[in-house]
Amino acid sequence: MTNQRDLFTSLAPLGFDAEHYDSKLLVQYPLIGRITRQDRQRFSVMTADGLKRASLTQGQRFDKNRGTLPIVGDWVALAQTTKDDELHPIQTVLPRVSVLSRRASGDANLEQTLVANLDLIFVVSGLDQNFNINRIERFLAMAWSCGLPAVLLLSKVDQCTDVDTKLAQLKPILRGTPVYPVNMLDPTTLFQPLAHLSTGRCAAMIGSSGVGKSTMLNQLLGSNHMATQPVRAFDDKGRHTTTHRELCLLPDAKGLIIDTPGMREAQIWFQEARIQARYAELLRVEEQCRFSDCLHLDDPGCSVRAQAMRQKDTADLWQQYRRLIELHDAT
Ligand SMILES: Nc1nc2c(ncn2[C@@H]2O[C@H](COP(=O)(O)OP(=O)(O)OP(=O)(O)O)[C@@H](O)[C@H]2O)c(=O)[nH]1
Ligand SMILES: [Zn+2]
Repeated sequence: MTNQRDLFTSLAPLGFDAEHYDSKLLVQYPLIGRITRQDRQRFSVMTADGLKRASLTQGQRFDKNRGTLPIVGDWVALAQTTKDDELHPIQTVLPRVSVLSRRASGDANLEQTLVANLDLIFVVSGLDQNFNINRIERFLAMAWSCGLPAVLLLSKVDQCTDVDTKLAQLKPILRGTPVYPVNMLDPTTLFQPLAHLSTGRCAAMIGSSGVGKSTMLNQLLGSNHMATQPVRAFDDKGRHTTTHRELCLLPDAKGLIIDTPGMREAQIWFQEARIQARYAELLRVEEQCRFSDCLHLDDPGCSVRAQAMRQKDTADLWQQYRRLIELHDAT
């Protein structure tokens, strides 16, 4: 059997970072892998020993606390099986480094976890009739509210005649978010945004249906791995082609991308602890604010704002933080 260091090295392209986990935990579980796909209660799990099929245990299946159920992107420990074609029961989900969540539909106070262990979010929006400043801002905020940075991809640049006007309209809502007009069918336009990824770094793509998320993955994988469909001619709306979440390893281990089904709208879920963690550096000086109940918005004598404004990158972060609070208070 391979020793543990070899094992971790072979899992690194999938994003495994042993330092995140208690080493005792890892010794306890010999078969560790990352969930790449979920179809109801069946999972595909990439391990150092190839792709395994896995299932929930009986106990997990009836677990009321759905937030702890395995999702795509999770690192899980699998039980061994005696026969090759048997499903591996998922013994445990390793602690998550991050998770993309949204507010569950129909219930304002229920979190729906979507995908786990991300480094950033690619928000994808079309430059066709899909283009909507308000919607784009909410998708960006969906990333920020999970403590994750966002990168904005504007697809269908080849079909757009007023890119500069649209870029100018976006300026006030970006708050430091890098933005790239792209043609998903032309890989040369994807080099720059992909530079945000590297071996082991994982991004999830979110956006409306029909904006080209699956087309981008196919382009990068050089195959028709994901199904795609043309949008409706009269309003450019997508047909909700992708119905599952799937994690793909880019060629030459240049990073990982998770495709998600198109969302009608961004339902923002505010992960307070993650928000505080992402903006902790800014909030370090909050004790120096004039008022002890300072919200760090437009409060007089706010040290957080004053300190943040000194540099472009911290000013952008403060703008994100401030927008999140506004959006939160408006819900
Ligand atoms: N010309 C052009 N067509 C694009 C571009 N991106 C996507 N398309 C086309 O738009 C249609 C929809 O693309 P998909 O990749 O299926 O969209 P999706 O975001 O994955 O949609 P869902 O799976 O429904 O969420 C396809 O016909 C693509 O060929 C682009 O940048 N330029
Ligand atoms: Zn303050």
